[in-house]
Amino acid sequence: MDIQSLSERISLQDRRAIAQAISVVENDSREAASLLHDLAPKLGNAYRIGITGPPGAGKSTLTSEMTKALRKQGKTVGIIAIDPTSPFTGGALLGDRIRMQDVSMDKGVFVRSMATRGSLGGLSAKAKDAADILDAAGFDIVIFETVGVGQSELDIAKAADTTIVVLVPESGDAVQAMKSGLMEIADFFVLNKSDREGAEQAVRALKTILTFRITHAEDEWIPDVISTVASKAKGIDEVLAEIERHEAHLLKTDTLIKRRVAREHDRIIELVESFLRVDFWTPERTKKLEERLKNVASHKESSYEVAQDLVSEFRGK
Ligand SMILES: Nc1nc2c(ncn2[C@@H]2O[C@H](COP(=O)(O)OP(=O)(O)OP(=O)(O)O)[C@@H](O)[C@H]2O)c(=O)[nH]1
Ligand SMILES: [Mg+2]
Repeated sequence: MDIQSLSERISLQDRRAIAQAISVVENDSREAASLLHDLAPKLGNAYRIGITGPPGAGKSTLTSEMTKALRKQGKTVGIIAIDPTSPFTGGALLGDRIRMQDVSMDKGVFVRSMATRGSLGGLSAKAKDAADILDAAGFDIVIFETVGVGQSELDIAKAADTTIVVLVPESGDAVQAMKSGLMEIADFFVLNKSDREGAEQAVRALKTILTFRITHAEDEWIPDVISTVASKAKGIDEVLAEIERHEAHLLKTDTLIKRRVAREHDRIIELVESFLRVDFWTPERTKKLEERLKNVASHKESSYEVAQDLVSEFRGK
């Protein structure tokens, strides 16, 4: 693969090149490294939005309505939908939905689904790489859609300039959100399906929970709750306005750059760990582990001993 020509075609917003490049990051970490190295000077234009929440909350519907509204503002939108389990739900649905609404014919929109399946832990790195590709291609907005279950999915949603958590009025949702770590990552909440019963109470409950978090620190950002009926395109402008308000806050408090740097800091650590893991678990070392596991099972050796020996041997080489 000619990485240099690929990266040039990405800058020219060649859709096939963008699709190809995302396949490269999905499949080959060596080529991905050289591609992302080439693209580095072209990054920083896109504003990144993470959308997460429980399964079926309406994330895809919201994403596609937001995309339509952003297109009306003249902005281009790249979307990465993380498909949690099967090609028939989540991301694939988003693709279908967007196709249905004729925005896929629109050059200003690019949608890509990435599957969780089979990409043990590496998914979050790959999703971030894909976002970089869309950024380098000049999309004004990059949206990640992920289901808010599992650490990897939360990590992806968090790797945004603004993270939105979508909840629905069904009772217990806010409590569920607290348990699953969704509360902490939200820059604001969307209470979707506000056409359903209990929507007002749910907003109130959520706002009450949020007031407990207020620290009265200087320039504190206080997450708000925006009500939407995504299936009827209601509340979409309010969501976009809230994103703009959050962006303005990040700029005013000089935290947008800090947030982006912190994101790269975490990413470097993640990459270092994954590089080391690949180097470490050679077939020979995997075999050694299996052999000594027998001793651990029969209490002749401790797990610590085995781990330390494997690492010492790795260091010594
Ligand atoms: N009543 C009502 N239904 C909605 C609303 N928004 C979305 N839906 C419906 O809820 C269902 C799920 O919507 P999706 O957008 O696929 O939800 P999702 O969160 O992307 O789902 P997963 O990606 O599978 O987790 C669909 O049948 C939508 O039509 C809404 O505001 N009100
Ligand atoms: Mg979805």
